[in-house]
Amino acid sequence: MQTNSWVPFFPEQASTFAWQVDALYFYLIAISVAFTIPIVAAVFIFGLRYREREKYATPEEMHGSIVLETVWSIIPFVISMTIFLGGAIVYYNQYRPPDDGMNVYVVGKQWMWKIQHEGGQREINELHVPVDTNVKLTMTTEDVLHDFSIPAFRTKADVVPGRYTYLWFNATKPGKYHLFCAEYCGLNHSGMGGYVYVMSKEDFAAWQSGNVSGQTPVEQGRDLFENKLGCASCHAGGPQQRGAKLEGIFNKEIKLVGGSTVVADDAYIRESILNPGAKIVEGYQPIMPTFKGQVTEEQLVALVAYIKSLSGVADTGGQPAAPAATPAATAPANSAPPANR
Ligand code: HEC
Ligand SMILES: [Cu+2]
Repeated sequence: MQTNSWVPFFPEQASTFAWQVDALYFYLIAISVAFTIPIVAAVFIFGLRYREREKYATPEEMHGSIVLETVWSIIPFVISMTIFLGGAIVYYNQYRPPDDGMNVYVVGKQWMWKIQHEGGQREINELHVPVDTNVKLTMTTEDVLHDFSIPAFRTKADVVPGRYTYLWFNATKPGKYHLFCAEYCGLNHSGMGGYVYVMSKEDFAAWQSGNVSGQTPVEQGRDLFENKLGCASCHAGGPQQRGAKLEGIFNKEIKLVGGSTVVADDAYIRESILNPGAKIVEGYQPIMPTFKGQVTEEQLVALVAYIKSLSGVADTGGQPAAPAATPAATAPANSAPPANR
């Protein structure tokens, strides 16, 4: 099933889950039609059949009908539950990125999309991806709320200041597809779009090698960490280490001062850099300065990617890996006090 040409003006379906979204929409439309026609018909038929024929007639009284009431309860119940089920399935598929996805970082900015690949390639308002591959986007914005939307893939997600949001898709068909900002974001909002280029795997490999890649996000993060921002002066192991351990923390539970715990996901790492005082790791002094205003969103993405790489997570952009991390099993990884404290 490649195009949807039987529906005029509809972008073709070009991702694995696109048909599910369409099926749900057509189901909703079918229900609306199935209700609208009998209701409008009833308005006319009843208007004629029960019109006033005689002044001040007393109509026959009715005291309820079990059959009628049961029917008009059960039918809507079944319909709303099937809508719920369909919606839940679509949501479940779309908003849980698979763990093996290729990672792409997206930073929205009035009025463009800045995109960086794991291999370091950067693009603006263009996204090149291979066909038949899970692609996971980790997104944030430098300024206001935006929304990353690819109609042909039937997917979109808000891009929110101060937060990471995620989107994933698996494109089924090579081609060029429109990409939009779907959240009004100021004067040139309508121009904030571009194209997704879905390429065969060979073409994509050629595209990757043909593009200046510069530093990968992990390399960029390491450079910031060790040189430009001086994080290493506190966090680089050894006897002088004053900063908390960063190796192996990703997706693990971190014990905080005061006894609570937090899972070290993207959002936590980001917050630790911008607002270190918000959550102090147990056993450490709150000496880490804030880096708010000193790092751009793109640099933050790189720092997070680097810190995740210290946990052997080649990937970034995942939400906490689903059920694997049970608190009991993972706590020791970080709760063991550093030897050099
Ligand atoms: C002055 C020393 C110092 C500097 C510089 C510093 N940190 Fe920290 N960092 C700490 C300390 C101490 C902690 C633990 C206390 C806390 O949670 O604030 C910490 C905690 C963290 C955590 C949470 C770790 C965990 O195990 O939960 C992250 C992530 C982090 N730092 C990243 C960075 C990055 C990235 C930089 C550079 C941009 C940086 N730090 C610079 C001292 C420092
Ligand atoms: Cu926008």
